[in-house]
Amino acid sequence: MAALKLAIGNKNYSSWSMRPWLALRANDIPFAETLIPLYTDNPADKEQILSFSRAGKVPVLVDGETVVWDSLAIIEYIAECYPEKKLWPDEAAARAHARSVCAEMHSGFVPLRSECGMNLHRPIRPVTLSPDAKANVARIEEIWRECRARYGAKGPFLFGGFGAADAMYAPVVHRLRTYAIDVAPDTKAYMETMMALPAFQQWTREGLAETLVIDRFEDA
Ligand SMILES: N[C@@H](CCC(=O)N[C@@H](CS)C(=O)NCC(=O)O)C(=O)O
Repeated sequence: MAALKLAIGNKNYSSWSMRPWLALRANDIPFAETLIPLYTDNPADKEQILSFSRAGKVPVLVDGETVVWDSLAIIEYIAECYPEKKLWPDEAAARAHARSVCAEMHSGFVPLRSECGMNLHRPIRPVTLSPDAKANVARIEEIWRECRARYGAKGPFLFGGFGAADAMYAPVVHRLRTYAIDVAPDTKAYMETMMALPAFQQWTREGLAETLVIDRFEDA
């Protein structure tokens, strides 16, 4: 049995869950997953989340007695446990860059995240973005472009091989796709790279197979 356990929310909606799940799956790290439906009327669902972590949020990683909650803390923990997977770049300067873009994602882009929530089964159609959300998209394109220009020779992802930064930005790929957001060709190329990743495809397939609909996350 896998030693690591990861509690996640609905794959269709839970972008924070997707990030550490991808970091594990894309690196072939064995783990058992517990999917807890989010925002249901059944108080037992919230109780189950609380039984993993008193923070009351997913994702939560359990490794024996060690409980790690919050997507970025989980990715850091995985990187420490499996240094050979190279979730962070080898060079200190590149690692600082990767940590900066991960932190920027984790703590920012609120307009884009709130106007374009991840919703895999949403029919693809454009929305009118606020100026702040548009600025978020432009900044994300700038981040990806700079990473690809600096580290592209090492591989097709942001810092070469698939790493922490790619896991953190993966849900943005779904947002750009389902909300039909107009992006530059190099942004599209990175999206294609991500969409070709088997782990990304598995999460997407499993999310699309879910039937639970959360009305407040569905736009008209
Ligand atoms: N900063 C946290 C955010 C976690 C979060 O907001 N998770 C949402 C699902 S994506 C959640 O658990 N919501 C359930 C609830 O609030 O009851 C992280 O990075 O993990």
